[in-house]
Amino acid sequence: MSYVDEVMEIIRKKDANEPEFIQAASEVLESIRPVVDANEEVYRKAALLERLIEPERVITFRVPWTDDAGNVHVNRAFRVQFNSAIGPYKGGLRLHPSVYIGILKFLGFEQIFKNSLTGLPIGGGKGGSDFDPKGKSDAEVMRFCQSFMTELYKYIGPDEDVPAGDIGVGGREIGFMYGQYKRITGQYQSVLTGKGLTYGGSLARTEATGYGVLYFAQEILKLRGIELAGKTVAISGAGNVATYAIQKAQQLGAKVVTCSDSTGWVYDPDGIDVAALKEIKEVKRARLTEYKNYRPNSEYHEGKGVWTVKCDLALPCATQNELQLEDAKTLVANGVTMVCEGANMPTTLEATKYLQENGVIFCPGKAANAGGVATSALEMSQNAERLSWTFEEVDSKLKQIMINIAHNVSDAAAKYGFEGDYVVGANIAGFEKVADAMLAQGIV
Ligand code: NDP
Ligand code: 2IT
Repeated sequence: MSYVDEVMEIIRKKDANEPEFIQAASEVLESIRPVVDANEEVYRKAALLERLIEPERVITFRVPWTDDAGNVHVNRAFRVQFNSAIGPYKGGLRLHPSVYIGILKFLGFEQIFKNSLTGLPIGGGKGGSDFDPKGKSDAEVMRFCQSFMTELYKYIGPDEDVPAGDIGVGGREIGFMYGQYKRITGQYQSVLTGKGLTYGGSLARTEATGYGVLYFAQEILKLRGIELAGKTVAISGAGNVATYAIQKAQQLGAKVVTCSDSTGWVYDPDGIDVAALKEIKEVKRARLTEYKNYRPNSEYHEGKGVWTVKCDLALPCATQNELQLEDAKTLVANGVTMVCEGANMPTTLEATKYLQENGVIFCPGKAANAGGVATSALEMSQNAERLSWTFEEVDSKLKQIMINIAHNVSDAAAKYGFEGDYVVGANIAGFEKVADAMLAQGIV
């Protein structure tokens, strides 16, 4: 049996109850097969793949907190410190009722290769809790975040592990967590990114993931001789990534006609109104049903449906496995040119295969959404030199990083005979650097 197949067997056996991790690992291991085959003896001797699929450390803890009525609740929380071969663990914190170890292992695993692709010295990690921030008061969210950090602070540090936001964790939550970290340790350290601008945050970090998705998509289209301007775009999600992907797509001359949340989706034939979206989601923290009040010409639909809209570009920016085989078939039937992932693993393996087999340009999230974590690393750099760069400075660095990733991914795919397969390209380019570092550092 090949080394890749042996290691996949181990995962299927040991992590049988973690389907999302199996999915992420099998995508990566399948696509690095040519590199593994070419280096089989060296990798086997060092048990490289067995070490790669096992987190260096998983911390799990309880988070007790009191609601506004005085009732005590207990949530389960984790930090997965997956791989520190090329830098301190770096990756977001997710607060969503679906969070369990399998989700955070998939996200932490993806983060290893994504962070490697940025070209910056950051390892892979992820954390979070099954706490649901929806419907909670600010005071309840604060008490949860304080309790969460009261345990987590022991395991993080500017040269150790630097968490950030993800689903359910934005500026408000990072602020509460940072305050508690500082209170406990008495240290003003760069221990979280996505901080507010008045206390060490970086300009353009809020926009970075969404903007980066468009910089990446634009560069890949350019390599194919296709213009982004004038294209119709369908986007899912209505959170941090979706909002700024919509904004940048519009700035680049495309027309975005959809967005969605977990209850329904909006079709706006005149193009999504970003100011209205931000007001509804960031200020009121309300549902997308409100969008019609701002834009009477738009339609609101309950449930799923964004991928039924005819578009040139589809950008899934909500959550894992939201674009399935049936959606891929509809997109292809409607003549889609490109699917570019803003979320982490939003496309199922079957859907990805179908899109690629039908000539759709497919950009995997670990390359396309790397602008968020890259800009987090730029926030760490600014904190280290105790300076703040201008928006333009950060944005231009972000853009250059995304252009570099696009070229590296494209070149890696071509080098191994998979021209235009950016899944293979991203996984190989991300893996090679981590593998080299792991081999150089011995059996640790
Ligand atoms: P937010 O919490 O800001 O927004 C998430 C959006 O997705 C919301 O509109 C939410 O709807 C929707 N959503 C979440 N879960 C589900 C679900 N189970 N079913 C349907 N809709 C859902 O998160 P982000 O925008 O930060 O993250 C979106 C994706 O991008 C995630 O996959 C994340 O891992 C990834 N990502 C984020 C980065 C960042 O910097 N923030 C960087 C790179 C990737 P509702 O509000 O109704 O729940
Ligand atoms: O998935 C991701 O890359 C993030 N949620 C951002 C991580 C970070 O450290 O900025």
